[in-house]
Amino acid sequence: MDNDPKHTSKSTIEDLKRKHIIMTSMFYSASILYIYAFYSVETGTLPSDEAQMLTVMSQQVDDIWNTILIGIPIKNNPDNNTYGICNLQPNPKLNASEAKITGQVLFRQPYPNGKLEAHFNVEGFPLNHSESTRAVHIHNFGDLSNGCDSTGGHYNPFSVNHPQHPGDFGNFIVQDGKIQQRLTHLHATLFGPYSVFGKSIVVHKMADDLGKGDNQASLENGNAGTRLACCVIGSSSKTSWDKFTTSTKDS
Ligand SMILES: [Cu+2]
Ligand SMILES: [Zn+2]
Repeated sequence: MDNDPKHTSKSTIEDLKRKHIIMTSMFYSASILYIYAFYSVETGTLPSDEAQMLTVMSQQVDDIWNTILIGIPIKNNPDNNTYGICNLQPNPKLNASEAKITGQVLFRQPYPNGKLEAHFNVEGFPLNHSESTRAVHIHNFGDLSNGCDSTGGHYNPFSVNHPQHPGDFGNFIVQDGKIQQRLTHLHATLFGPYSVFGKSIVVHKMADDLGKGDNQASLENGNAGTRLACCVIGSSSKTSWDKFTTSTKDS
C-alpha cells in the first residue's frame, strides 16, 4: 500500500497542509505575542517580572525573525559579532619557481545588520617585488580539489560586471614581501542568502585592471593573472580575529 503512488502523493499533500497550518499558526501567535510584548513593555503597563519575561520572549521572536529573514549564522559570539577566517595556502598547481604565498584573511561583522570588515595578512611575496600591486577576490566555489583552479570565477550573485562583485577587494600593495591591510564597509556579507561562508578567496600574481582593460576578461575578472594562493572562508572565533589582527593597519 505504501508503494502506491496515489497513496504516497495524497499523504504528502496532507502532510504539507498540516505543516502549512502549523507554520501559519506559529507565525500569527508569534506576531501577536511580539506586538503585545512590545506594547506592554513600552507603555510600562505590566509588573516588572512579567515585563522582563515578555522582553526576553520578544527578543527570542526577534531572533526567529532574523533567522528567517537574514538566515544563519545567528550571533556566534557573545560580543554580537560573527567572525570568519580564510587560511591561505599556495596553489599546488603552480610550478616550483612561483612564490609560496600563505596567510589569513579575517572577517568580522556585527549581527544582523552591520557592515563587513576584513583584515588581510598575506606573506611570501619575493622581497625584490616590493611596491608591486596584487589583486585579491572572492571566488564562487569553496572547492580546492584542483588547487585554486576549481574555485570558479568571481562570486557574482547579482550578475554584474567586474569590479562590482561583492568580493572585489581591489589592489593591495606588497611591502617587505607582505600585504597587511584592513578594509571596512565591504559589500560582501556573512549573513543571509548571499553569505560568503563556503566561498573562496584567491590571491593573484598581478594587479586588477578594475574593469578598464577594454576586453571581456576585464569585465569578468580584472585580468589579474595566475592564482598564487587560495582558501575557503569558514566561520571562526573572536580568538582568531584578536590573534591575527593586532599588527594590521587601517586603510
Ligand atoms: Cu580572482
Ligand atoms: Zn570581480
